[in-house]
Amino acid sequence: MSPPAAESYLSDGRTLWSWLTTHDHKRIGVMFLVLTLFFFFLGGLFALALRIELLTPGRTVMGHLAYNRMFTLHGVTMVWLFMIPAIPSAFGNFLVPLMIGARDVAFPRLNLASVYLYVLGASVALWGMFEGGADTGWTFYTPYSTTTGTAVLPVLVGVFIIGFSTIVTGLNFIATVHTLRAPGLTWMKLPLFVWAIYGTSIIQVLATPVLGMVLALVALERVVGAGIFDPARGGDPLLFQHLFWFYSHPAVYIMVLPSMGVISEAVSAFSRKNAFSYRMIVYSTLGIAFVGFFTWGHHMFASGQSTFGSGAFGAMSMLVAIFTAIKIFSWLGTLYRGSIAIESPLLYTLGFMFFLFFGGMIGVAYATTSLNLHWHDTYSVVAHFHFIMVGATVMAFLAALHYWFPKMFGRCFPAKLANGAAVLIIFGFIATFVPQFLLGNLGMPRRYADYPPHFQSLHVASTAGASLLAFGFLAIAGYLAWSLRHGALAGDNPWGSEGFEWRSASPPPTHNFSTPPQYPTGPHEYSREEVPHAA
Ligand code: HEM
Ligand SMILES: [Cu+2]
Repeated sequence: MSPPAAESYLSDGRTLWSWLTTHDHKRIGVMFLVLTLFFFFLGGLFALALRIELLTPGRTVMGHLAYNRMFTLHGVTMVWLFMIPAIPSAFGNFLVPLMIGARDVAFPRLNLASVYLYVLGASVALWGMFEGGADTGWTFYTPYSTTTGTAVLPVLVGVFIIGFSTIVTGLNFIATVHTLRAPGLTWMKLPLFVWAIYGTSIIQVLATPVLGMVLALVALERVVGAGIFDPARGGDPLLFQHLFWFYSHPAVYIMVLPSMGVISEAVSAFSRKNAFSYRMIVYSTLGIAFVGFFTWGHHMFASGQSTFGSGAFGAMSMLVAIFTAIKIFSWLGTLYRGSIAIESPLLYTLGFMFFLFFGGMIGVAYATTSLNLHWHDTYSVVAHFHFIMVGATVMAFLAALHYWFPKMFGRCFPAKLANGAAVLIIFGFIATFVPQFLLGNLGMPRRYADYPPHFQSLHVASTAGASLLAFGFLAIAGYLAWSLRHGALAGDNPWGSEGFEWRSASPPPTHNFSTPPQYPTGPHEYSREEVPHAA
């Protein structure tokens, strides 16, 4: 006799043990969400510490050594523990099977293993960072990373382990999309978020092993003096940069492609229109995933490479901008004359488009070798990648969190508060990062704890912006936590979305669907009714 079916995946076993041993992709997604949010919070605290140190010239709250360790803590936490897993592992896990009408991912046990690998890797890396405090920055550049006396080794090992979690997740999604689509759900009917996760998974599977290899080589160099990167032993430090960026440039698309998928969903849902040019979005997703592998040299214009090489890498980089522009035009085309609902996910979506556009345009300028030499290693690079990684990716993460919160937990959140927080966050981002472009252009180098007094006003502006951001994030954490228990019941489809994931209950039952869903039409097919208010 089988036990009675639980109401939802949340009520199917309430013990901690039932969570720790679950094979349900939705619970695994929620676990990743909680874990990545925790590291986002931690990385945010480290960022505030950096901004406080930079409030005044000279020593403010910490010395130079502590500063170096602090920006390493911040970078390692944000990039490896938050950005890379956040959207694919949390929302991808929760949504991909729901969106393709499957009961679970292809390898549920492996999926659970990816949580444990992630926790293990994160613990080892954090332990190293607190124990000896690595001071290399998140990029582990040689020769410094092979000679410094700080605890680089555990951090490398931690990131190496997290790499396996990433690879396993990517493999799982590829297998899932290939084999578990519901009958009738052809490739050209896949929701755009699924396409984005699919493109991301390809990068994860192909690029992450290169990262593992280069980390292992640095470890070898530190432990037995292998002489691969050390010129004194006949090695080549530039080789490190080639290998590192061969992974890390595609990795920036591990951070941004899933965001683009979120945005494609949100734009359709909140303008009640079918995606303008679905196929162009799909092809540009695959285009970015492909071209992203041939652009790494734009990180090395200033470290010595042939003029031809620099020109070729510059041109390839600009191709990415073209694919991105295609997406931006398609989103704008979707919004144009739609029945637009100003809800928090849409506010974050607009923020995302703004930051992606400006961050990307500045990326094009950097990919121009001559301009790059002026800005390289200055604060303006810091501003560029924060515009895209924080401005755009975190915006998309927040859009996803607000859009799918009712799906995941069956509750709504206070809409007015959420809209207020979104506006605060967007202004906070602008105030934090625009001054950094100006600082960099004036010559403020990155990764310095100190600066001449005439830079102070811009630093103060940036720190003030960061405080606004912190305040906004606390507000979001507050009302979402409150809504988990006290929010109004959402009903199955509170936004009236046509997205396939809304065809199951909110929160979904353990095996996702009580009756197998049908797919007579493509995704995002709206006849433009008004969007009901979710809260
Ligand atoms: C779309 C998402 C993007 C993300 C997430 C991203 C991220 C980053 C990151 C993290 C860095 C700094 C790496 C470091 O720590 O040294 C960086 C630098 C750079 N980015 Fe981007 N980027 C994006 C788009 C672009 C585009 C579209 C271009 C060119 C068209 C571009 C060109 C560059 C260049 C040339 C640098 C090196 C600047 C220097 O160090 O002199 N980026 N980017
Ligand atoms: Cu790059």
